[in-house]
Amino acid sequence: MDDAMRDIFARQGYVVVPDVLNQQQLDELNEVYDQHIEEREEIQSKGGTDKKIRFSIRGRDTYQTTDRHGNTYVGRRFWSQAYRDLIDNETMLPILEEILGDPSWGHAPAHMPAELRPLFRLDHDNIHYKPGRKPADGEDKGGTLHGGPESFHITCVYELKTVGPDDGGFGCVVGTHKPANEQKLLDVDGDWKRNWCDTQWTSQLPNWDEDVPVHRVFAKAGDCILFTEKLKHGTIPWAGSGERRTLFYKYVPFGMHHGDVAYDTNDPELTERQKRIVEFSPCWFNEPREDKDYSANPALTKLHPLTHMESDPSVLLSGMSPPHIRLTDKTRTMLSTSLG
Ligand SMILES: O=C(O)CCC(=O)C(=O)O
Repeated sequence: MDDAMRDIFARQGYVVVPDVLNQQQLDELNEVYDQHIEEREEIQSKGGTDKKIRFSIRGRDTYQTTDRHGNTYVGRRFWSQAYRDLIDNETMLPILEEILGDPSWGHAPAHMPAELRPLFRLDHDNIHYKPGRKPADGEDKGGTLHGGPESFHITCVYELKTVGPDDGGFGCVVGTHKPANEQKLLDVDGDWKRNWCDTQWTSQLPNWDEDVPVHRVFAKAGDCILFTEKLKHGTIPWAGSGERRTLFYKYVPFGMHHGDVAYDTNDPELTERQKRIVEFSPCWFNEPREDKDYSANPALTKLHPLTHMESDPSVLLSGMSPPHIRLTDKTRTMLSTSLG
């Protein structure tokens, strides 16, 4: 990452990295996408006519394996050489290492030992598809704003088809990865989570604070939008006449739990580095979510001996928040007792 990119990412909370994928990579990724679209499941999204097409991972071609830590993997996502290569894309890899490994960005806990800092993990991936819109199609509602300064994961958004300025897709409220800017949004009266963007079908609240503008992020096929999940972001309704084909690869620092979708680390086609990136960490600086069942994943609860209740904020770049360290009450009591 050069200084200009670093500066943009620090200021905006996202940056568009141009030309990350070449035409051959795009062709290969799109070919697998084509096959899945043929078998697509159309799912009526909650409470509206908005048709989002998502891809089920628990479908007919899923299977189960267990990794070397005894964690269970069920599922199969878009998978081919080109998809595996996205795990450690050569342009994005050093950028991910820096942003997830240097605690000054507020993703890695400050107490993470230096040797673990380069060992970030692919936590999960998402696939968004929208067919091209025709004038007679019904409304598209888009999505609500989410994300917050204490989040610790970052996302590579790969565009497989060009997204134009008025098409929709990824949008965000610039600068809200920093708590002072987030507060400006929280202070806006009204349902700003839903009413954040002016489109054919949605409107922004009239009292929106101009200090925190919304960006509709457009990008060419092959570009990667890198954003921090600290940033308030969401889906702008799709109005493009062409398809939306977007891949989201979501990474966490070593030892941090988020969505914890497990990958098939036994796949012999994965390189050692890819395996390392998709494997669960052997120990953790935060604890699993209470809303998920981890009974098939015994290695997901082992805390790192240097776990602290909070991450030291003194290491942070100006205006950033430390990551939220989620710990159970029992662990907190144990840690405060051992601290004396
Ligand atoms: O680009 C989009 O549709 C927004 C995606 C999103 O909200 C997310 O990845 O959390």
